[in-house]
Amino acid sequence: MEKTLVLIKPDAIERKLIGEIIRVYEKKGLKITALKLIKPSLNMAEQHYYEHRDKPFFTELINFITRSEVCAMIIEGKDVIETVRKINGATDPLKAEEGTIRRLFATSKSENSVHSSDSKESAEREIKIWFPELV
Ligand code: FUP
Repeated sequence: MEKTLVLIKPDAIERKLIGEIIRVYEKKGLKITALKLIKPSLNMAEQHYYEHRDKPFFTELINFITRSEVCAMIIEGKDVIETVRKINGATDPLKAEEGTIRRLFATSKSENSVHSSDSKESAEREIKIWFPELV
């Protein structure tokens, strides 16, 4: 079955939104098959956002994601990568559709509450970073 890696990011953890966000995924019938709270190390954060290493916002991104704990999850299901990205909404909450997690909870393009893998290759790579004990 297809898998995706989801992170509930520090902005949402700090506002105590873990339950609300998980509820959105579960109400859509999705199955969470692994879950943990973890304070990302600098190394994990840099690996996770490797593809953005040359972007002007990279330092800000790393500072943000390592600011407090994140809730890392594996969600499994048919076409789950695409489904979860739809549920999350556009990167910029102002552009995210109504009912999406980012529209509901995100406060800016950088503090946008959730991450999910954008392809099968990314999912595989990211699951190794956040759940090395499972691979
Ligand atoms: P997404 O796939 O929607 O999570 O977004 P991207 O892969 O395009 O970007 C990764 C993260 O970089 C986003 F979650 C937020 C951050 N970002 C910024 O902080 N500023 C930007 O201009 C673009 C992205």
